[in-house]
Amino acid sequence: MLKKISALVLAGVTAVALTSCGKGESGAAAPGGGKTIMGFSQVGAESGWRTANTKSVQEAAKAAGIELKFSDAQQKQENQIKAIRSYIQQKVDVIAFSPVVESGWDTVLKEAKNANIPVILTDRAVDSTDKTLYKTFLGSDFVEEGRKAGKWLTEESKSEAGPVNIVELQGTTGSAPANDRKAGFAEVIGSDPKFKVVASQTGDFTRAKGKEVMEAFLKSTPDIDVLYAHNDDMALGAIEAIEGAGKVPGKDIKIISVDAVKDGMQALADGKISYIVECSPLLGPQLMDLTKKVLAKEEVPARVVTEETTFTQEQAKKVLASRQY
Ligand code: GYE
Repeated sequence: MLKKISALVLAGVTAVALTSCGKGESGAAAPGGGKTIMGFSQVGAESGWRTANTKSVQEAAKAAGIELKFSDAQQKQENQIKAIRSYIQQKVDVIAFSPVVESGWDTVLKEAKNANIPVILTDRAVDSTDKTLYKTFLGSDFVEEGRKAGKWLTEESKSEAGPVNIVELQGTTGSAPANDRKAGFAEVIGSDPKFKVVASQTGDFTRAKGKEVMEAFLKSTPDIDVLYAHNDDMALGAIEAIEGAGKVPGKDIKIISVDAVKDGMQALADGKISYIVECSPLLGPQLMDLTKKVLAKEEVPARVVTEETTFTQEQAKKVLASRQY
């Protein structure tokens, strides 16, 4: 036993010694020496999820000793392309980005590849068929999130004859989470004709747009049973619209959303939202680990899927105080 412990201690000391002489004081070493520089192009600041994601990336870069060049694209693809080109010009060691939409990345990704700068996709996917244009994709399984939302609704409406009239607030048009959350949900509810999606429009993942579109839904569609919102922020905006129309969210209209940010979880605990599918924004530490591996030319999986759960109102009450974002 004693032998085992001292072997472990020794191993620990060696590991510490190795790390400190390999990296120096300041953290991750770049291939050519010096500090690793990451160019990171963020989608924007459209939601509570995004704010938590930005914080996670910034904190994790700091902890890993990686210098972060950060830019906010304000939900515009052209801004992201500009940012990536400027990172290429600056010869950063690695580029990470969360693509606002799925299509239209091949040209700029080829430019990065030709400049020998590895690219890591984080949070959202691209639809490029050439998988050599990026090293790995870290993020959630959005189709599965949509399926989870659909399964809850199927279970919840088991004893109802229907029709169950659903309105859908989609995320940003053309984005991976909007496409996939819609598809996963439709796949599950599609097997029962009593479920009817009576209106479906984008709310661009923001509270303001969620409210505006829900107000329009309430005017055009008198008999709404369920709202499926692709994120909490749109659901929170929609709650204002529902209350403004004199209806009770959670009772007159059941609400399902995705993310599980604090404000969403509060509304769930308060009975205004009925069910939330979790989508974790805390991708920073995994992103930095993958970066180090990629730069050390180690093998990384082509796809790294985030682990996530779901929350009912009762579960939200229990975990609310301990939510990190
Ligand atoms: O669900 C939404 C955000 O890409 C997973 O983007 C992310 C989504 C998230 O604006 O709130």
